[in-house]
Amino acid sequence: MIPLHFSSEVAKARETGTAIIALESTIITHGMPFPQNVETARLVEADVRASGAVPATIAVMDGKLHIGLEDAELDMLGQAEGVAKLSRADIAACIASGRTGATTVAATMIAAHLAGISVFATGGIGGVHRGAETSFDISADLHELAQTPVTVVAAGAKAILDLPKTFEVLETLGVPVIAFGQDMLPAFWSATSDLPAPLRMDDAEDIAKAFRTRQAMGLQGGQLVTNPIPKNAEIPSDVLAPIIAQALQEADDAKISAKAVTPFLLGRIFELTEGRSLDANIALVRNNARLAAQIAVALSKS
Ligand code: PSU
Repeated sequence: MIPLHFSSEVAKARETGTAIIALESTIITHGMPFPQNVETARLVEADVRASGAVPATIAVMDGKLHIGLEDAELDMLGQAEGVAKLSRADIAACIASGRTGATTVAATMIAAHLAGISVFATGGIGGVHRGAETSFDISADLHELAQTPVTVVAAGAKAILDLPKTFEVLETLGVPVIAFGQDMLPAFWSATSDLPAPLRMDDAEDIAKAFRTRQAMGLQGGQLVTNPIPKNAEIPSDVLAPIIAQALQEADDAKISAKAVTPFLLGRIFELTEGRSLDANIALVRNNARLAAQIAVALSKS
């Protein structure tokens, strides 16, 4: 196996058997502007600790796969230019060539699993892009959920995507999609969508038990826990819909494609909402980190 570079905090947690949760780094390098990206990463890590677990932010730095970043490393990554956005297809090449890259949901799941971490918190997973019937743009995050045994806590899929098609693909791939504490699926910046959730659970212990049961049955893959953004931080979907439509049109006009689409859209929505989308994004990631920590603590006791 390739060497894993554990932060001092994660190394200690492994010795003492403390619950650990994985956090991704693409949200830091491609999802939020500096300095809010680094500030948010630190707040999220603090939320995890306050909930009784240890945070392991995952990234490739100079060819080394880091499981947990020291403070100075997080600072460096948050300001670095030209960091690659890594998924299943390119994480090995980045490590092999000694370069630096941030891990998406797919790549973070792979690294978490290598490190024996079963729970991971992010903002929103990637999914089926609108217009995928012609562009074929479907995030590798979906297939990763089908094959790597990690519970991913997210506020659903990002609302810039085609949500019905995203959940249709997850169903086809056999990925359990659980809404936490409500009957409807959340929609990232908005607490609810008009899509009923395939599964609903109301506490972290049940989610941990479902994960263990899948493992005991030899079922491949992880589970997606969709956790609604706190009501006081949400942007109602009718406010967002025209803004998302405008950002999508601009991406189309500028011929933005592949990995650049999501960062472009998030950046434009930030500008068009005058920063409100970023405040919502920060609130939802923190909320997800707290729930992920509770699940990891429940798993460590079972
Ligand atoms: N959650 C956020 N912001 C982000 C992401 C998640 O709040 O930027 C990242 C994740 O790394 C996810 C990626 O895997 O966006 C999806 O990118 P794409 O649509 O290109 O697959």
